[in-house]
Amino acid sequence: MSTAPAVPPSPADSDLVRAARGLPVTRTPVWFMRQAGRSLPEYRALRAGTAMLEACQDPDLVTEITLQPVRRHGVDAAILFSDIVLPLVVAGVDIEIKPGVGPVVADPVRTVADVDALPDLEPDRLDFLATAVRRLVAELGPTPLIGFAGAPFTLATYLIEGGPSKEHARTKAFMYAEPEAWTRLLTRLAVSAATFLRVQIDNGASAVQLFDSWAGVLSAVDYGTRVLPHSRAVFDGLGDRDVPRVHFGVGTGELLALIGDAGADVVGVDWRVPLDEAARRVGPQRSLQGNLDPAVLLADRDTVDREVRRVVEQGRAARGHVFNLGHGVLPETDPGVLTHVVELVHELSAR
Ligand code: 1CP
Repeated sequence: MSTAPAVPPSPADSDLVRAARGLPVTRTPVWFMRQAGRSLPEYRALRAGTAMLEACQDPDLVTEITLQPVRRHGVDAAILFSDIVLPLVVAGVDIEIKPGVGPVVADPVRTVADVDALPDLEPDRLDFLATAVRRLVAELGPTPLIGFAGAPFTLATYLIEGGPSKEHARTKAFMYAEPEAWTRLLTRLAVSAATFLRVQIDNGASAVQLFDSWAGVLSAVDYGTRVLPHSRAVFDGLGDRDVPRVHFGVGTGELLALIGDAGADVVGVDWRVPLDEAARRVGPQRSLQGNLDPAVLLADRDTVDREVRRVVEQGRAARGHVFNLGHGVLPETDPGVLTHVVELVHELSAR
C-alpha cells in the first residue's frame, strides 16, 4: 500500500478563496479592512518617522506591516499594506498622505487638459511591489494575500476634489459637465489599476479587492452608465488570471447588484444592509463580504458578541460569506476586541 505524499496546505485552497468561490469551508473566513494600521501599537512603532507613501514603497516595511495583524489576530487573510493612491504616486502625480487627513493632491484635475497631462503608470516602476508581494507570499505560507487597487471613480474623487471630501460635488459636476474628459480620465485610471493588480497577482496574491469606497454617492443610473463600465474594465484587464475578485463600496445598498455585475465573485457590503437582504439583491451567483459596523467594536462585549452572531447567521443566506467589517477598523479600536471577533466567528461557524 502506498500513502499519498502530504500535500502542503495552499492559499488557493484556503477558506477565504473557497468562500469567495461559493465552495464549502471548514469555517467562515474573517479579515478586517484596515487591519494593518493605527489600531496596532506595533504598527505605530514601525511607522514612526516614515511618511505613509514612503512606507508603502519599502518592501521590508510593507512585508512587516502586512504580517502584523496576521500574527496578532490569526485572521484568515493578509491584505497588502499599500494605499489606493499609490499607483498615481508611482506614476509621478504629486500626492501626499497627510496624517489625520488622507491623500492630498497638489494640482487637482479640473480641466480636460489636466486629464491629458496625467502621467501613465509604467509597469517597470513596480519592482518594489513585486518584491514585497513575493516576500509576503513566502512568509504567509497557507494564508492567502489579498491584493488591492482603488477603482477609477474613487480615485477620480481624490484627483478632482484635491483631497478627501464628503459630497464629491466637484467630481459629480465634472462627470456631468465634461463627459468625454470623464471617460478619458476613468479609462486611464482603469488601465493603471489593472496594471497594479496584475503585478500583485503575478507575484502570488491569492485574491484581489477593488475598492470603490465612495461609489455610494451616485444614483444607480449614473453609476451604471458612467462608472461601472470602467470598473468592469479593471476586472477585464486581469485577463484569465484565476483569483477571486472582491468589489466593495460604502453606502452601496442601491448599487449592490450592479457592483456584482461589474465582474465580482464577492460583493463587499457595509453595515446598512443586512447580509440576508444583500444576498437577495446580489443574487445566488456571487458571495458576500462584510458587514459588522466598525463602531460596534467600541461597544461592550455583549453587544459585540450579539452583533457578530447576527452577521454570521445572516451571512448563511449568501452563496459564500467572508466575515469582515462594513468599512475599515476605526483607529481607536482595542486590538484585543479584533482578536476576540476572529475567535468568535471561527467558533460560531466551525463545521
Ligand atoms: O499615517 C497613517 O496612519 C495613514 C493612514 C492610512 C493607512 C494605514 C492611509 C491614509 N492609508 C492606509 C493604508 C491603506 N489604505 C490600506 C492598508 C491595508 C489594510 O486594510 O490593512 C488600504 C486597504 C487602503 C485603501 C484606501 N485608502 C481606501 C479604500 C478603503 C477605504 O477605507 O474605503 C481609501 C478610500 C484610501 C484613501 C485614504 N488613505 C488614507 C486615508 C486616511 C484615506 C481616506 C481619506 C478619506 O476619508 O477620503
